[in-house]
Amino acid sequence: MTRISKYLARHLRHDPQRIGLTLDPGGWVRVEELLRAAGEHGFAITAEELREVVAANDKRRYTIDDGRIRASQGHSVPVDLGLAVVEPPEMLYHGTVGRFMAAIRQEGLRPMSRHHVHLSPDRQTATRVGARRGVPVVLVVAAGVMHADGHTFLRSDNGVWLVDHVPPGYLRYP
Ligand code: HQG
Repeated sequence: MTRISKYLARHLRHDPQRIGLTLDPGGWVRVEELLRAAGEHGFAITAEELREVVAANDKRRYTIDDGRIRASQGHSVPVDLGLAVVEPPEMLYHGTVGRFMAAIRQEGLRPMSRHHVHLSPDRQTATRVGARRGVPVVLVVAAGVMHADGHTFLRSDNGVWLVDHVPPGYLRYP
């Protein structure tokens, strides 16, 4: 399952061209096209396996709709997910690691290779995100104040909060 999910992330978020896929402007590709491209590039999966991975995915990273599939967030290729602007809760969280803290204190949170800074709705999720890279450091983001100051927040289909930049003044450090 994890192997298939990682394969999907690579080709639906970052490098569709590698297997000859083109995502539409919303990031969608036809399921049958994806299955064919994967098979032709030595990664044969069935429609049933794909549905299972999408349904069982711990973070609901992928959405299937009307015979099409896309990643819910995390792209590095240009896509417009058409997400609604939503008022965020007062606090959101960002999980990172100590070695990035000097830069983050200086310039705030930046999207790096993704389209947006990814924020979590709770501390536990942020801890998991940070732990991918080492001992997690969880930063609290004053999202309510940012919103009041005119920053735009989007929420992905799977509940990840997205924002262009978090200036250092809105961060609270542990
Ligand atoms: C850090 C996973 C230096 C930032 C997760 C992070 C998430 C800075 C790294 C989603 C910085 C970027 C996203 C600055 C931020 N200077 N470093 N100014 N600003 N950083 O992977 O948030 O499994 O692009 O703290 O669960 O770690 O892919 O972002 O450590 O939801 O679905 O630069 O990826 O989801 O790393 O993770 P990433 P992220 P998936």
